[in-house]
Amino acid sequence: MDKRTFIKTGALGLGGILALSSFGTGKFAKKIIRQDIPVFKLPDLPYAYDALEPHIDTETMKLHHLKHHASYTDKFNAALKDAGITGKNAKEILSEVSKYSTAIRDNGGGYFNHKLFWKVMSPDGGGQPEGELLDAINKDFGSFEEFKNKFATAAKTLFGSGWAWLILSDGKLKVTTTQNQDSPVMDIAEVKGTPLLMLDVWEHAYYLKYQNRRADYVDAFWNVVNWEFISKKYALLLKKS
Ligand code: MN3
Repeated sequence: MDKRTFIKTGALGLGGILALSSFGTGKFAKKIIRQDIPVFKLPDLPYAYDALEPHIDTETMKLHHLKHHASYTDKFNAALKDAGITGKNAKEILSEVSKYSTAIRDNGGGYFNHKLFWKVMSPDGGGQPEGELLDAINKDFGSFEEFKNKFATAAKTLFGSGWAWLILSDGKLKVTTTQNQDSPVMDIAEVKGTPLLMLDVWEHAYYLKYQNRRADYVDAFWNVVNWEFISKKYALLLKKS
């Protein structure tokens, strides 16, 4: 008999129970893992639904978080269960997403991208980056204003649904865009890197308040960007590299 025997019992109601038994040196260990528990949970917003008013309205934030992000999260968990993927974090899964189904690519991206997006906004946002991030923006884009123009233009001109990003890529800051729920952390991304700032330009992110005026939404976004958080994240990334 194998050292480890995996017995999967799929007919036990809520997704089944995986029983992992270890026989070997006379010791007997048994661990029951309930597979019906979702791997990924919808994260709480770090502020109230009305906190980003008037720039991003309460109704949009509620729908975006409780309906859209919740749905990506549920469908991501379901797709992972179908594929039998466990024990990996979302970033690991996305970094090898070319191996997986479209459902994992779309919903995993939706889960991951929105989780980052809520964190880069704050009711105390606006202003500009600090420290090493400001230095790097000046170095790689010329100035903070030039960076803002490049990012805003990317967000305003992206055709269809997708995201605009500021990423750290091979030691350089870059502005890039992705279609649908693709993410620069995915192996299939044209420009890969670590996300620092991102803007959701799907219509569901702005249509209730701004209708077809995506440009107004992009301009308003700067008022809620949490540069303090992003600057700290960048400083940590530099320490790790
Ligand atoms: Mn969205």
